[in-house]
Amino acid sequence: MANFFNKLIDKLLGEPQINWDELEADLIAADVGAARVLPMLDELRERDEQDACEIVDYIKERLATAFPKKVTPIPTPRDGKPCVILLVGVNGAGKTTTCAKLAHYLQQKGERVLLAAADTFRAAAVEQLERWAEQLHIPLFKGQPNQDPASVCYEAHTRALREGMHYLICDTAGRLHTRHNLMEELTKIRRSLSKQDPAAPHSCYLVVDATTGSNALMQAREFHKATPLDGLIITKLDGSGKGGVAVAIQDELKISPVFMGTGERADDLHPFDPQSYIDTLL
Ligand SMILES: Nc1nc2c(ncn2[C@@H]2O[C@H](COP(=O)(O)OP(=O)(O)O)[C@@H](O)[C@H]2O)c(=O)[nH]1
Ligand SMILES: [Mg+2]
Repeated sequence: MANFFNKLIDKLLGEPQINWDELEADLIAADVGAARVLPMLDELRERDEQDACEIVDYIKERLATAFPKKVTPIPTPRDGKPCVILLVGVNGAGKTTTCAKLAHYLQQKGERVLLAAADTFRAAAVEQLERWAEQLHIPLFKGQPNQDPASVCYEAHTRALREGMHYLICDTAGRLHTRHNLMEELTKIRRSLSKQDPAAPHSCYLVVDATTGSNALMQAREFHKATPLDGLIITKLDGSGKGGVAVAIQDELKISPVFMGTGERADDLHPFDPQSYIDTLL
């Protein structure tokens, strides 16, 4: 499948004259965000740039500058305590799958990882993570059905500390960013994790589905208000040419992508790299 920019070049080459309004609409449709698109096109229009390749190169370059040069690395464990990572997001964003992929990624680097199934809201979610854990040979902590997720995280943390784990990755229930009580639950989870280590959770990543487009920006806004986010994991970049929302989230909220998901298999997770994101995924 041709990516967004290849299609764009083809389209621009097929036109006798650059249609700036259409180009603007295409970029907005890719969810890049008006704040970045408009000044970029003003500049090109002013230069009266007509060369399709020049235009696309310029756009790519300007999109790449949205992201920090150095990708925020995943924190490393300190003082012999596990680094605790919390994944949050709406239903279906890819949290459970990403927990498994992330655990696999770290385990392949030789880290000792424990997974916590703290989405106790749905039995199926626990089973889903359990299947991944079995398949990937990653230890998993699960609580009782309907156990309070904050207490599942607390007990998982106790086990991770006792067993000298390097990482504890907690899956959480999907929540709508508009539901106040569910957002409160996240605060409670954070508090319970900080009891055994004031620095925990070390990272809270928002998982967003690239195919949901600008709705992902809305989610990021609301989650960020409810709970501090340390980074973004953007999933399903294999599924659409609409992944531009990571640019909009970075621009508006300064939340940087840390990982990108490109499929449903365990190794379809990659540290975020602005260049490959822009070249091949958008
Ligand atoms: N194509 C694709 N599918 C994904 C990706 N990440 C997750 N999924 C799928 O999206 C669906 C929802 O994922 P899940 O982890 O259950 O989402 P959760 O509700 O946030 O926990 C599942 O069918 C996953 O296999 C990805 O990067 N690419
Ligand atoms: Mg889930």
